Amino acid sequence: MQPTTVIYVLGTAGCGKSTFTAAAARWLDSNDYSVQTVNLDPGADALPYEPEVDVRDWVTLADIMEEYGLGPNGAQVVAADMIALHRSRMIDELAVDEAQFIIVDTPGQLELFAFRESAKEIINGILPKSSVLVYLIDPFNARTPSGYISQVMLANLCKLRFQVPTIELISKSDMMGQEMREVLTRWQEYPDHLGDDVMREASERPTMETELSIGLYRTMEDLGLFGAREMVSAGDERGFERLYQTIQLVYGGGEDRERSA
Ligand SMILES: Nc1nc2c(ncn2[C@@H]2O[C@H](COP(=O)(O)OP(=O)(O)O)[C@@H](O)[C@H]2O)c(=O)[nH]1
Ligand SMILES: [Mg+2]
Repeated sequence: MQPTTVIYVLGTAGCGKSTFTAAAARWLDSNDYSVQTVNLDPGADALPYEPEVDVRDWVTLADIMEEYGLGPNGAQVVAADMIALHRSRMIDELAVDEAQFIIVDTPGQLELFAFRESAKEIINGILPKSSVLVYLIDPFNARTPSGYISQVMLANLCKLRFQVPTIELISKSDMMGQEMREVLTRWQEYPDHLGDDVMREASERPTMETELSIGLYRTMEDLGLFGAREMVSAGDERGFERLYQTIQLVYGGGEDRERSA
């Protein structure tokens, strides 16, 4: 039997990680694959799914703020490191042998997971050899050429840090208007157009940021980082079958998995 695959959901605050976790788990479950979910966000208020393992059982922002006299931002940083301390207990609670997929929803702010050493310890502690990162690009942060370039940059920084196969998806596709959808599709099909558009943006709005975007564009284009990305929507549940197939290509040689029904 194919071993459990752990899917870490990453992306900037509000990109749809928790909503995606819920929708992906629903899709897998309704297709008879067994799935567990993990919440690593100590500041989550209400979650759209019921996690099998919830870091809030050990660490909550409210408690840390009270105990250490910190504001929400300081408490987030302390919480990120405290999560690592509890990782072995969290792992013990995961019935890894029983689930085909484990989906891990990460803290609201990307940097609290992606750029902390504790995240590497968690990934290494769970199942390092069969993990994938799903990086969700929020289309509303990728509307301008420089915004799109910085999103792709962040996704690749995550990949670089964790050295784990990374699948970049554009989230919330049901919320995109026709024009936004066409622009994002065009930039992916023809990265040269992204290059033309970032030059235009820089001439209309000459700032350090747009200048930097031109430099990043050139380097990233040389590295071939602007390929096609699938779109996904938790709203109308599109894109999950393709995601499943992509994960199966990474770890299952493209074969379907056994289903429980
Ligand atoms: N229509 C629609 N809304 C979404 C989708 N994904 C997320 N949202 C909304 O975007 C907001 C942020 O989502 P959330 O999952 O909390 O983002 P997180 O901070 O990355 O976990 C919420 O109001 C969600 O309802 C989607 O695919 N479609
Ligand atoms: Mg969330």
